[in-house]
Amino acid sequence: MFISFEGIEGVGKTTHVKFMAEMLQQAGITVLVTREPGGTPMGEEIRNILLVHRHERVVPMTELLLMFAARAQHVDTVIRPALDRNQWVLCDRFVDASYAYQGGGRGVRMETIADLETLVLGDFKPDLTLVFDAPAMMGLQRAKGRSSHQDRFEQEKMDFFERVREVYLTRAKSDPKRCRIIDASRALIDVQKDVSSIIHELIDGQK
Ligand code: Z5A
Repeated sequence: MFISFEGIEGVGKTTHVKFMAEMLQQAGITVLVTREPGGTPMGEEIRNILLVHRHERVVPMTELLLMFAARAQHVDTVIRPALDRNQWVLCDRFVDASYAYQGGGRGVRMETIADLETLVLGDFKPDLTLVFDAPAMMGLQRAKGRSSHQDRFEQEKMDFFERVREVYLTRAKSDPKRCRIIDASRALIDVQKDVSSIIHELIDGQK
């Protein structure tokens, strides 16, 4: 199984990736946890280029191409080999983030992103995508509570994150077989109950 975790900042993706990995490991499933941008030595270097504050204006197309450059390396050298070894892969963000951030946030045409997706991934997609949804203000508050340092994306204005959220919801609703929307505005324990029932469903489905 290849599972991606999506949503605006601070909705709890990283928290839930860890929670799911622990539950799967307890059930005897070998798990690989990874993230985007990143997941490989070169991908992590690209991540630093993307997140660091800079005086130079970053053109949306540059940002998009760097995301896909890191992704090409990640899929071929980490994700596919892990799936071939029958490991479950839990990925903190994947291609939906490019539609949400570079498409919704930065205004790159969705068709352009779809063309790149076809070029880099062909028809390779997560088996399941969990979209953690909460109002932008709530996500940003939680992210701020965790760390006072803001990366280049986190300094964007509220309407940027509202557009990002909107694209996530639209994509998830248009692909209900792959995507599940989870209301992440609730208390952590309630969100974890949903995640845990999804895990049980998945494990039962494998039997
Ligand atoms: N990006 C892009 O533009 N295009 C792409 O294609 C890709 C990425 C792949 C880096 O991502 C940036 O890259 C990202 C989009 C862009 N933009 N930003 N910013 P990232 O995943 O590394 O960064 P992030 O989204 O900012 O992740 P995050 O801040 O780590 O958020 P999170 O993982 O969703 O949240 P968390 O760390 O699990 O939780 C945040 C805090 O809230 C923490 O203290 C938790 O304990 C707490 N929390 C979580 N859930 C709850 C609930 N339910 N109640 C109360 N408190 C909670």
